[in-house]
Amino acid sequence: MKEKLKELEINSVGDISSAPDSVTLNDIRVKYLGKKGLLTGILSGLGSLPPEERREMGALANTLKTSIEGAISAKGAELKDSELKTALEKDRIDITLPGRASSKGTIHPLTRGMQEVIDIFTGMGFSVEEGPEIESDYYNFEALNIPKDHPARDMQDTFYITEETILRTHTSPVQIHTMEKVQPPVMSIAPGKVYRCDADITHSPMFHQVEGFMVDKDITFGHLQGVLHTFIQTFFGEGTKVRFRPSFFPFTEPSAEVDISCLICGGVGCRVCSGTGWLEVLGSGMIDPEVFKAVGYDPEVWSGFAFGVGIERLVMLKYRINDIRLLFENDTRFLTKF
Ligand code: 2NM
Repeated sequence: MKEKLKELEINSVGDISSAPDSVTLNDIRVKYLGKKGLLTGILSGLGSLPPEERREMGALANTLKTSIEGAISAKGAELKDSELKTALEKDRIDITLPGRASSKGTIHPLTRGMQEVIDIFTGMGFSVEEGPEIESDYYNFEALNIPKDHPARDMQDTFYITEETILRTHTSPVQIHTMEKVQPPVMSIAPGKVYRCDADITHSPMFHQVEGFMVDKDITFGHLQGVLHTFIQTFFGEGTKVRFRPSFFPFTEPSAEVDISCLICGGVGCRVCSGTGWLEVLGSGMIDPEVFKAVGYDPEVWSGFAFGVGIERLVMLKYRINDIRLLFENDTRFLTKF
């Protein structure tokens, strides 16, 4: 028995010290110390020995058990250490490799144009008002002195929801709501989406407008010219020439189209300005007394001007975009140019 234990000691020391990894080491533990292990076998055979020998062999076997356990746990720690080291070595991350580039979003040119226009007018003291895109015939047409037989009211030009309800064709109805709510002096702009039944390379059935107005005592056409001149110098650059050309709108009298010197040829005449040297950028005028009557302002006391500008047109001129559809297709090759 003594020899058997001795042999077991020698073999176990050999096995443990040569274990290449923790899985093998666990197999070795099972081989010696497991339920059916070699040392366990010897320990359970002790019962059949005479008492004297049983005590001696029992002590020896227990010492051997303790020393195998110790050796296994020491080897285990050593293997765990080296296995961690190998894993760290193998799974090394090269932090000097360049990362995958993620593409950055850009502000849509229409959003930018809208924001620039809003910034310029709020900088001059205008407040910002918003209103519904679905409007009644009254707010969109009637209160703005647009008569029942006006072509703008035709099914061809306006999106009707019911006979009385439409998609607004301009943001002026927002100004009507404002004038109904507050007494002058008042100055505000109304940015937003508007809808007209029209589509070609310069027209989209949905487009963006900013309309503005100012009402106080003794507001003159000179105030209108000063505000719009400042707007154009700021938006298109100092030195852009401005021209006020007589025109007609049902809701203003007198009315004027505002032209700027052609951004492409500088006023000499080219294809973009059809040889005139001028580009039409917005409509304006002195608010018609009929509009004041509709909102309950006394036209003998108050006067005011108003204007309306299409954002798509401004952006197309400023960035030389020749097809409006580019602004709505969301092609990133186009959008990332801004
Ligand atoms: C334009 C041209 C001229 C305009 C008028 C009003 C209101 F409600 F105050 F009467 N808002 N906007 C106006 C005037 C709009 O767009 C080309």
